Amino acid sequence: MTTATATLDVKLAEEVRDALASGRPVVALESTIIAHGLPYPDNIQTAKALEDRVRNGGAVPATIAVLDGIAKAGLSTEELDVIAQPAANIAKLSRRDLAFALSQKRHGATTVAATMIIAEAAGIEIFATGGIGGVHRGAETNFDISADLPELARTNVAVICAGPKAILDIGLTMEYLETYGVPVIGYRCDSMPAFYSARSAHPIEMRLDDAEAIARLCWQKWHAGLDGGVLVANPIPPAFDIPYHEMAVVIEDALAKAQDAGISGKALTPFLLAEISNLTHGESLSANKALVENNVSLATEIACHLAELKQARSKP
Ligand code: PSU
Ligand code: MN
Repeated sequence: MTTATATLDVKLAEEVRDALASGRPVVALESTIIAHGLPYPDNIQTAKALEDRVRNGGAVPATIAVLDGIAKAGLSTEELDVIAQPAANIAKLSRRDLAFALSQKRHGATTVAATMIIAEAAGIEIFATGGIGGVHRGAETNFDISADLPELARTNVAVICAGPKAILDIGLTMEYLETYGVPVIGYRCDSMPAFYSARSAHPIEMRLDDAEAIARLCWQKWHAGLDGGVLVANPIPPAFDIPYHEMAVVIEDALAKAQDAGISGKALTPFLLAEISNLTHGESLSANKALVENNVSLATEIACHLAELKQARSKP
């Protein structure tokens, strides 16, 4: 039975607990990108580099995952290794999968949706990822819409990303976000970035050029009782940008392969990312790592400003 007081218990790492208790900034990081988005050993190297980046920016990292049926925010090195092992067969957990993993005491990596749920329960408001899930191409017949979107509509966490993954229908993804009232903020950009590509043909109307302004928007939204997430779109750094028309061919190829192989459901996104990495001889993999790092830096800045803002407001 769901009651108004129902809560998801989250086991916090000590440094995360201390930071939250004293109002210091914390940045949530997801684990599906580690288990399913990047190959071994790039995944574990990246996971550790992301945590270092948060620390160097003056915040505390909280990588989120489910281990032995326990939702955790802040993982030890050993726990990160469990998630990253190539043969570990770690489940990909979105909202619908959480109850199963918790009750069956399983391990699982959390998607954007599940990471948002656990972050909110832990009291973490800022979360960095690579690209969010969205409306898949052909959704009008295959119904494939990532659970990341309804989560952004309901859960009070800001997600810093490099746009929807390029394999998606970006226009339809933006329509969904508009319908469900999710502010989409372009950080120093006027069009929705497309993951590997810094720009797309889809304009963003809300542009903010500094992290402090983004923190203020988040604070204002939640203070005003406007529930739900905020999506911050941060374009891939210029040195790694692969223009959209170049990626289009590769993506079409990968999509055709997936169709031939009958891949659907939650296996589709990891399959496409791996296929695109093969087809670009690793160029997309370097781009993927670079864009996540870039998002983590921005998320850290936003988290620091939000913490300052809240401290200032709480003074009598
Ligand atoms: N960003 C990346 N790589 C990833 C993902 C995001 O750079 O692998 C993951 C996220 O966890 C996101 C998930 O929530 O892909 C979306 O999966 P699906 O399309 O099945 O909802
Ligand atoms: Mn899907």
